[in-house]
Amino acid sequence: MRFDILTLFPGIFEGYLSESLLKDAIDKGLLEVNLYDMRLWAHDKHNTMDDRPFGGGPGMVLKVDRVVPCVEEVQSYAERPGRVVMTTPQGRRLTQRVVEELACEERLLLLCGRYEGFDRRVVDILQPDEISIGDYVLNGGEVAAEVIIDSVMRLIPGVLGDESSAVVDSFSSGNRLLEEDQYTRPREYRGWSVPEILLSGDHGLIEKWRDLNRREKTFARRPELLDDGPLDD
Ligand code: 6GU
Repeated sequence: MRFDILTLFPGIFEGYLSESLLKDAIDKGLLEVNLYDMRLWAHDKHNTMDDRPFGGGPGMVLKVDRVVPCVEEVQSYAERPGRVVMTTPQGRRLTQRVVEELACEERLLLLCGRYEGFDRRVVDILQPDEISIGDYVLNGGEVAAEVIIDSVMRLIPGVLGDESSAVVDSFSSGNRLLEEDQYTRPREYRGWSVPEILLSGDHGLIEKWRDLNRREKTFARRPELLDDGPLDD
């Protein structure tokens, strides 16, 4: 899978792209990630990417005549154009269902917003998939783009060591329960001990305990997840 990131702040991604699972996936050739500094498409002498909004008001607006040619040129860098995703607080909410949908694409272009946003005509012309990661305000779409990459790349075959781990995770389709509590050594710490059942060696009993633990935890913390899901007596 190929990601093309278009941003005014490419530096934000450098640490993220060079660590851990993502770095391994890139090194293994499972993933290609390209970073583009949109400012290179600002051809005037002041490198202007944004301007004051028509009609007045605070903040600055990213210019349509900079952003659209930038996206079009990056699209031309590969044989087939990618799906354009714009990170914006006005977008549809990112859920695991959306993540699974994006993971089916061969190529994604992530267009990161900043300031007050893009000129509306960027959306009219490019018709991007506008995505928000939640109901709170970020300074820009870069962190949201990292969240999208992080959640999507886990679903690419070969990226996780253990293929089954992505399937059993909370929120994957077919699972709407939170994960059960986990313990490792020592058996006791400051008077806090590990539930006896987990030490029993009885795998049937352990599985029952885990199942109950997931349901109780989900009921206590996120009851809305159970609305159309599995909760018995
Ligand atoms: Cl995608 N961008 C910004 N600026 N804020 C957000 C967001 C995106 N998602 C949630 N808040």
